[in-house]
Amino acid sequence: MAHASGINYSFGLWTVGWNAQDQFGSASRPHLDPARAVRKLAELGAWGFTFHDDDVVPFGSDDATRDRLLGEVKTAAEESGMTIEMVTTNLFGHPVFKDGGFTSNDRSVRRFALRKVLRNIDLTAELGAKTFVMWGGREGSEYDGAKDLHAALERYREGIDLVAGYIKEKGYDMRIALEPKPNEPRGDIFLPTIGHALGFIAQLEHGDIVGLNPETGHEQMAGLNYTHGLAQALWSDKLFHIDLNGQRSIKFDQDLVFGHGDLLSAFFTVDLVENGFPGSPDAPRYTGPRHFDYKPSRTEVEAGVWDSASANMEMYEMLAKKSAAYRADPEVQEAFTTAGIFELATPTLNPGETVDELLADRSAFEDFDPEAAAERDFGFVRLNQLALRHLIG
Ligand code: GLT
Ligand code: MN
Ligand code: MN
Repeated sequence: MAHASGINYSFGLWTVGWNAQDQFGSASRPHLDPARAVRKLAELGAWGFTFHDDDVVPFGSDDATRDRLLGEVKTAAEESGMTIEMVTTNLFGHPVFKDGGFTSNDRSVRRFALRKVLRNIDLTAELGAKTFVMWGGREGSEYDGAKDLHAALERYREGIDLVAGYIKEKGYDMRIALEPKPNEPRGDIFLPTIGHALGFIAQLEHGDIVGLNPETGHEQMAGLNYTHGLAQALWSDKLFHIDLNGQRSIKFDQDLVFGHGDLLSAFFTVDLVENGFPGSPDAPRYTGPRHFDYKPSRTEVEAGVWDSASANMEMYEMLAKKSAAYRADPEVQEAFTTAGIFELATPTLNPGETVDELLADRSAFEDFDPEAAAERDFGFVRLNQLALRHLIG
């Protein structure tokens, strides 16, 4: 079922299902039955959900247990009208993956990881999910001397290409979305940012079905701008999925409720996702679900888990409304023009203009007055103030 607003929200089962164990303390909440989580999220207005194999079927379960537990979640999805939109594989929890899955120095671990993923790809196809996320949280190192970094990237490529090739060979209607993260749990994780991942995808044989699942906090942990990252992923036609959450500056991965970190950044993220690029109506748009990957804080008991799940959707709804009003405001449109937003969408050369013609254009250089051009007031501050007026005024 969709939210009353018509926006498709989804949640990872590992989010509300997190028992709140951390580096310094044991679980503060009891186990949450995944089927119950599905039903409850549906009640709150979510449209879909996602999960890791191990979120539903504990690592090492026998086939009968696997079938039973997956059956319970499928039934809950059917009965509550929830869509299973994405599936992912846990290659980080069990100690066998302590040095990674696809890039472990131990070849037998790499082969095991490939088998675990391929089995999960078949499950994803069976469930009808079209996105397969790969967060390589353990792919990395603490010590630069611990790996042949060239070989690590070769093995990463080998693994992703093998999985993508398998998807094609089987004829599955599915795409892989890589999720960058700079660090945590490893000291340094491979493919630390959106940009690194885009560079990696360009080297793949089957890169056409490999894109990105950028997470708000993961970019912000590196001091990067999430909205800019989404923009570059869109520009590259690689924004396959998103993980929305909140992060307050450069520190450990907080996984706060969306908008509970950098609120102004969240506003512009929603503005981009909901309204597109202001001066580029034909540019690619994100069409996937609004997926939340957050953690209900360890201080909350079950009521707080559901309150925090709802808070993600409420934040998004409020920001969607405010960003729509921002775009519709004639004063904002006028400020866009003053700022040159639409002018930036005009190509720098005239249609068909050659470099020789540019060199011959005296108005572009010899007769150009840089001092006069430097006098232009772009009005960016005023534009930003208008955004804030819509956001908190
Ligand atoms: C893990 C991680 C998330 C990833 C999940 C998908 S698992 O919780 O912190 O960012 O999206 O593997
Ligand atoms: Mn995170
Ligand atoms: Mn994530």
